[in-house]
Amino acid sequence: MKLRQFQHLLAKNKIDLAFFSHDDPAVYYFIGSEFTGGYLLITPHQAILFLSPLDHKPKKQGVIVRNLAPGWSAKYANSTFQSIGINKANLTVELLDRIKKIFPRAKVKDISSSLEQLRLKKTKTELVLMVKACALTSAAFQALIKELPQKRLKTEQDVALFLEAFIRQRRGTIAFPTIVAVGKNSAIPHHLTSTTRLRCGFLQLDFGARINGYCADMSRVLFLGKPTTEEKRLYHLLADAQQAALDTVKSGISLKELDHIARMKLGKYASYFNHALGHGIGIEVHEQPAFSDSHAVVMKDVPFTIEPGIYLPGKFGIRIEDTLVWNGKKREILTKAPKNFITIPFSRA
Ligand SMILES: [Mn+2]
Repeated sequence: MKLRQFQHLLAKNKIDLAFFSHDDPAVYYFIGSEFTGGYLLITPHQAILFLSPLDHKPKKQGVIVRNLAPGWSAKYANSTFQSIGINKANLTVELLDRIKKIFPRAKVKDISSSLEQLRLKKTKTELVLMVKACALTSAAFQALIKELPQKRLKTEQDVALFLEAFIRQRRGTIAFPTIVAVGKNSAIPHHLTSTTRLRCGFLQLDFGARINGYCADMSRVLFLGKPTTEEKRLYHLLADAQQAALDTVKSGISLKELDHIARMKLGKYASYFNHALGHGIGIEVHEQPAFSDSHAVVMKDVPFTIEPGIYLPGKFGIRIEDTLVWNGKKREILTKAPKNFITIPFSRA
């Protein structure tokens, strides 16, 4: 179905052939599995996957699978193709050179935006996978809340491994490198999880499972030990800002407006919120729609995240994030893990 739709689009835009590298998310989108080597070539009438002999051969209706053997591209040597579609967002300069050699008479056209448009609205099947990925992510968080008081987890890395093991043991993979940040580390939104030991204070988590290629993205904050009134106040301010944005989600509202609502709620702390409110999500953790696009609006079956944060340089940072989707009638939060202020008994070692 997706392939047919795309082939229709190619014909309409007078693209004779679209050329994708094996690691292009579009390949997953059309075939439904991942490969380590090969190319997917789609014409308005045919789809051929030239696949590395080291990869498992998929069975997919409408897709011919051929061996990626030396000289594989010879059959195109005398092609009359005029226009080759590429996905600029996922193509090396080296591969572009090779494409130009295979089709010396053709013009190369970037089709990344029509691909993004096609992938925007998720099918029922895609949404089911995202619901599953989000449920597994939430379950991992619940398990962590139970595990932490046992004091077996000593470092950020231990916490990340716990969450990832939980996910992998249940047939999930990891959507992106898990962020676990304690103390000052949490003031860096994209902190690289380290061997820093757990300590009293905020414990920031940002992670997600992936099920059959579809991602979840969730951030939660725990508090180890006893929080001050100020720390509690900040957490609730952030949670209220996230809730205000979540409560405004409805069909047609612009993503910019949601961003604005969260920042208004944060008041003077808005200046410590240094990234966009969220992003689209699907096969890629970050995909369309983009909050930076002033025309982007909430649309039916187009999942995205809402993740305000407050980062106090040199002190700490906190971020609460959910993956959600507008289903035509209401917004559905897919990451259902609790967001109340959770403290874990913790004494200095
Ligand atoms: Mn995110």
